Amino acid sequence: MGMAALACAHDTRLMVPLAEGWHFMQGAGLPGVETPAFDDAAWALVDVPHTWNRIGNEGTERSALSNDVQGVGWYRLHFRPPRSAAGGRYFVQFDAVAAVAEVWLNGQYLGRHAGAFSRFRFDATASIHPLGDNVLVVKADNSRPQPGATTQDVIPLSGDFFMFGGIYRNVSLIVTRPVHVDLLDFGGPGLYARVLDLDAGAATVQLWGRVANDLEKPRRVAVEFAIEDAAGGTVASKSLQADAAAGSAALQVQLRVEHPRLWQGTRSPYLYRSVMTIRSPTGTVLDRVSQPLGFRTVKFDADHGLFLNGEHLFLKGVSMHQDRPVKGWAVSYADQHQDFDLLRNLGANAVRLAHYQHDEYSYELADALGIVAWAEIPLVNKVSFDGSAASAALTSNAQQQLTELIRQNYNHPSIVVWSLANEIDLTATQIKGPSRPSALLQSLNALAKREDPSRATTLADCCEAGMAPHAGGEAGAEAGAAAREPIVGIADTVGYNRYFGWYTGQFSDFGVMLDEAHALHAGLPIAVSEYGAGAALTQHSDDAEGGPINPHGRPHPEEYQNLYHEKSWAALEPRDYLWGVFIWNLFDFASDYRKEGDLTDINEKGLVSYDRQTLKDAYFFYRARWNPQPTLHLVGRRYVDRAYAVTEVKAYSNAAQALLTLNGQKIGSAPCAGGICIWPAVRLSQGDNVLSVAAQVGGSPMTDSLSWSLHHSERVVNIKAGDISGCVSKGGQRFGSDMYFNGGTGRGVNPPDAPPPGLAVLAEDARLYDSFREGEFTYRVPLPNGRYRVLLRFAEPAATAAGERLFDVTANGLVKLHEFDILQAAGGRLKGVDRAFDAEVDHGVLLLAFRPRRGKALVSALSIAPLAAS
Ligand code: GCB
Repeated sequence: MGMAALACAHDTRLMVPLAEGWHFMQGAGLPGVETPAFDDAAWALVDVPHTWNRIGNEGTERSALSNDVQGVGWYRLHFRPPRSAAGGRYFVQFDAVAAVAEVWLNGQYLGRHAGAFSRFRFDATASIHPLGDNVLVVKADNSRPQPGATTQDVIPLSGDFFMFGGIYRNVSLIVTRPVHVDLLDFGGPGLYARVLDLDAGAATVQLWGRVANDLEKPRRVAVEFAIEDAAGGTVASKSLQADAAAGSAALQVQLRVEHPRLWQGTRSPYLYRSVMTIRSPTGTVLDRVSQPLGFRTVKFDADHGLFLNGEHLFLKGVSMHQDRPVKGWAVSYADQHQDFDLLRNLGANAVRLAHYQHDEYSYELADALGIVAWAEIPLVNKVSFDGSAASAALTSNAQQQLTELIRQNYNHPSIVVWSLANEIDLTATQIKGPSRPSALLQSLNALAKREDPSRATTLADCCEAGMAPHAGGEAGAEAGAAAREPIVGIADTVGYNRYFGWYTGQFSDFGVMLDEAHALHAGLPIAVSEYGAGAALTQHSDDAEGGPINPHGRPHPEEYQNLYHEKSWAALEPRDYLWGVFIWNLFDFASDYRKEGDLTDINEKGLVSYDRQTLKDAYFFYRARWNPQPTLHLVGRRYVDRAYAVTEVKAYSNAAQALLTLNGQKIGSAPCAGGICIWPAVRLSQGDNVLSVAAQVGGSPMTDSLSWSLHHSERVVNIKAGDISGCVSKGGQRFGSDMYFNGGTGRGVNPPDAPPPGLAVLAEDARLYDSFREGEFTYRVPLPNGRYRVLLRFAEPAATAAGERLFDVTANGLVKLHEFDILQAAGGRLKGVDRAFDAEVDHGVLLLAFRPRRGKALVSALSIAPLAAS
């Protein structure tokens, strides 16, 4: 039961949380479910925030705890309003219900709200029992959008994130006097402030507020608009006498603040508050609303990036969703706080609150911490199911959600752009079909400008023709591209979502593509609104360049994410025409079509795990680059059981150099260029190894250490060629990922994304033959001197006739295989065949060279073991 005792007074306005004691049932309703008399005793007892869905973090298989049911859930609450409130106006406020809500109070229909992320309120005065028991009933519906579904016209129609259902944010009963600040303004606060003019001497601020008079006759009131500084002192104010007519009316004033303190991002996020107070002619306060206010100017420049208060500020940003294990979207204020702590600790100064309106507390945190924010509506992937333009109903829903986003968050100084859409032609690009979003985007852009002329608009693009489409394929070359309306340029600025070296292309494409876009769109300010790579905490690689990654599958070695971010940041940092970059994503998040890395239903491109317990190595790469606080972090802390004795050791640090110690022995100092310190070819011993690193950062000494173990002799080396991760053979031998190679290309017998069943290799242990290195290449394997047995495994993936592929293999200069023909030796394609030879190591290295005679040389796996005598 909602407790009157919990009511908190905002001057004369009462807010009563309706959090506890709801009854919940998932499934279609029973007759009479909305009536007070309905018997809900058998329903589950829940508190809100609540969601019925449970998705993610369950290993490679879904567990029985999963609940991905999208449909209807019913909530019923008995409550009593606070007695002191009798005679007032009653509103029920929902901070969000996903995705479509219908609400009844005491059997009377209050209304419907379509949109999973915005606040909405209903006037409940006519249906409430001020002195008695009340029954509030909510139908929440998160049906999967498809033609004919209840959500067919409710954005988003699609997206790479799970749409949790339920009353997943707070619910409150608000009680006001009959004359009050308007509560029915698209869920907005009813008080808005815009800085019209700002310089060091003074700021001119326009404040306007909506007064609602729910009496049937005009009422004379005094309305005071004021600005308070952070200490609560009034620095400017003006009162108006007004005859508030029945209904609602807007009033506005201009106030001047002398010597305003600026909101300067993380450096000094100074906040004022704007306050609107309605008083009766005798001075009684009838209602009062207070909102954040920050003085700052923001300018976007197509060639020089973003300027905050006239000073250049490169936005080092991260994106975040709003979910966690078990809780889903029903996160608490403490959860949001923790997320922003992790963002700050990273050294980020900007956030993209993707892909929808977040809880207002997140924007408040951004204000308070000086984090520049990108706010957006959930218009994602498509505007219709068939490639046609948006329907009138969907257009109106998108306009409603944009109006709500802007009105509800208008006063947050942290927000610098309203984003209209994300990857709106992704679906069309993937299916090579048409996409007609431009009429809707233009109407949204115009709406944003009307609602808020002071802020820029943006949109996040995936697929601009000629700009290396996110979805893969030849840029702009395919026929369907012509049927997709261009969208870049509809908003004031653009963000590019690009994943070079993950979904498409090479790391080196990133800078080239951005420079092309910058040249093509003269005058258009450009950001990188997404870039990222997946990382599984239990999957590892010795050399992340050893073989291809499968962006939509398993494994996703953590070390690849490290490499991806090292290379991507190197491409982004020098491009100062960019107004910002936003890493996708600070946190792993739920997406029910992902079966990737070592998880199910999770997009694991986070720098931090879904449960926020593990900061991945790449987190520390950015911390070393972005946060001036000292960072010293040994990389590979989760890759404990090592495949190779001789390996590179890496640390991320903002120290000039760092000293590495292995098992108490000094290895040496390495410079930390660009945040990365590397000790090549460190030799581990069999058993446990303790690595420690020490450095001075800004005068403070720092250390870090980790333990690795090597479970086999340093004289045994098993390499899975062309594979980014290793495997264990049927015989129990550990094969590391491709390593010690130089030249050639690593590949799988099947392309990474091939649907099963792919090509199968016929061999005793087929797994050892399903990848290969191909071309002209060498392996330089560090080994103690002695005699070794070398076993090479081969399977011909492509050649169809003997003699098409011929190559030599030498070991330390001695020819061991001459004009080797895999097809012929194996007696056919995709058949495993092995060759073994002995080799002498006398300078600490076994150099195996693969020299093509015809076509390309190739090897699938290499096993090196000491001969018994050595
Ligand atoms: C994108 C989308 C985002 C996805 C991301 C990914 O471009 O905007 O919603 O989650 O890519 O991980 O593929």
